[in-house]
Parts: sequence; C-alpha cells; structure tokens
Amino acid sequence: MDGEKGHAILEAQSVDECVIEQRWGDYTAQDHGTWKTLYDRQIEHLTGHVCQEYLDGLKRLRLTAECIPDYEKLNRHLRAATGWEVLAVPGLIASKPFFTMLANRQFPAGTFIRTPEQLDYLEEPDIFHDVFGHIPLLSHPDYASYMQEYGKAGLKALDHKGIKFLARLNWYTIEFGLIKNNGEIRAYGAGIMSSFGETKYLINDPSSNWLQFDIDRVLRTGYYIDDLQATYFTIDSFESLFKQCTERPFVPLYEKFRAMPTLSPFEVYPEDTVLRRGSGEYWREFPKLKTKLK
Ligand code: HBI
Ligand code: FE
Repeated sequence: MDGEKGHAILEAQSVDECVIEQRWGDYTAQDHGTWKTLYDRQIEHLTGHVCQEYLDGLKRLRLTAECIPDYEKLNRHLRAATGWEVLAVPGLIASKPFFTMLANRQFPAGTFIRTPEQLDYLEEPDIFHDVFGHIPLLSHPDYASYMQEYGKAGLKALDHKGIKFLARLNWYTIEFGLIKNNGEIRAYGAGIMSSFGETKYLINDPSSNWLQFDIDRVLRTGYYIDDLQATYFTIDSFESLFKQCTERPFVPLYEKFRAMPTLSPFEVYPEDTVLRRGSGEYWREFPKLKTKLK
C-alpha cells in the first residue's frame, strides 16, 4: 500500500471509510501458492501444539490450503457459527473504527498477501496473519464473546487513556495466548499461528516462561513488538478468559496501574503461578531489542 493511502486509512475515523472490497478475483496463482505454502507449513508444525478449538474452527469455516479464502463464502459459515463476519480493510486502521468493528462482531482483515521473499516475517499483518491467525477461533462461541467484549472495552479505553493496557491484553491473549487442553498447554494466539519463527521457538526453545493468565499481571506487563516472547500467559478456557475480563470494570484498573511500575516480560514475580520456568537463554545471549517496551 502506498504511503498516503495508508496514512489516510489510519486517519479515517469511521468504519465505512475503512472497509474495501476484497476483489478475490484479483489474486494471482503466486498469491494462492504463497497461501498454500504458509498454510501447509504451519499446519505441519502446529499439529500437536495448537488447541483443539482452533482446529475445529478451521474445519467449521472450511479454511483449507487450497486457495486464499473468499470472504463472501467464509462469512456464510462464520455468520452461521457466531454471527461474526470478516470485512476487508487495506491494513492497520485507527483504533476507533477498529474497536467499533470488533464491538459489532466485525473483524477487519487485510486483503494483501506477503510475497514469497517475505515468507518468514513482515511488518504489517497480511491476509495470512489476519485470516489463518485470527478467524478460526471466531467460530468458537466463548472466544467470539471475548473478542466482542474486547472491542467494547477498547471504545471505553479510548475515553479513559486505557489503550496501552488493553494493547497488552491483546498481545498476551489474542496474539500470543496459550490455553490448557486436557492437561496439556496449547497455542491459540494469532501471532503464533501465523508465524513460523514463533511456532518453532514456542515448541522447541526452552527459554520462555509460561505463566498462569492473571488479568492484573497482564494489564501491567509490557511487551516488545519486534522479538520472540519471553513470557506466555496460559488460560484455563475461553470461558474463564471472558469471565476474568468482564467481572470487574477496567477503568479503575487503568487508574491504579498507571501509578505503578510496568512489569517486565523477562521477570517471574512472587505472585506468579509458574507453569513452566524458562531457561531465559534466548534473550540473555541475544539482547537485540530495538523497539521500546510497550
Ligand atoms: N487495525 N486492521 C487492524 N488490525 C489490528 O489488529 C489493529 C488495527 N488497528 C489498531 C490495533 N490493531 C491495535 O491498536 C489494538 O489492537 C490495540
Ligand atoms: Fe493480529
């Protein structure tokens, strides 16, 4: 996307100004081939490490490696499952339309797909991250309710300087969350699902700490957007996540936590319930963090 169009989209404050046509017919054979390569590779590496709810969602929504999903067809299955729908947007949109869409069970998904040269990482979320990463779980009723609540909380947070805290909740659940599945710990976060590097690291590298999800801890814990996770938070179920995030109003927590120090993703604190104590070697040997703690 060229600069000023991207800039204009990030300025747009209404949902209508952000939504575009997917133009499924414009995808090339290379685009569909990239989708298939990414899909097959992630499914191969995630099997055994991804939660059952996600795999059920892929099936329920008929999401396969065959070709880039056509949002019109995808939405028939998604609406039937939980009333959610995917709307095409050119890329990252401003927070207000973003949260408004989530609050209305509409997920803003990109339409472009990365080039074969960008297979392993790209700055902006592309259709593979948004659809393969985020959409399957929207067919699960409890996760669907959580995402809608997240959108409603986002609209409130905009009026109470709470976006920083909510972005952390987004990061440690929607993007990089883990969940218990019959005693095992499995991935559900879109940032894991759609990233080859993060998937390999989570599965093979002993460095990261896996902590029991606690809403106060997560709202207070910073994160780096440009590196693998030092800490992952694990929920018992999507129902328990929804309950923890709706049983207390967030605005008083924003006030309280704003006056307290940001917790580090590299530390384990006395109150933490540690499900797996990492070795920490990844970030000790390669401290290459470029961006600041969020
Ligand atoms: N826009 N399309 C899109 N997708 C996102 O995930 C997104 C966004 N705009 C804002 C945003 N995420 C974050 O600021 C919130 O998650 C906090
Ligand atoms: Fe995402």
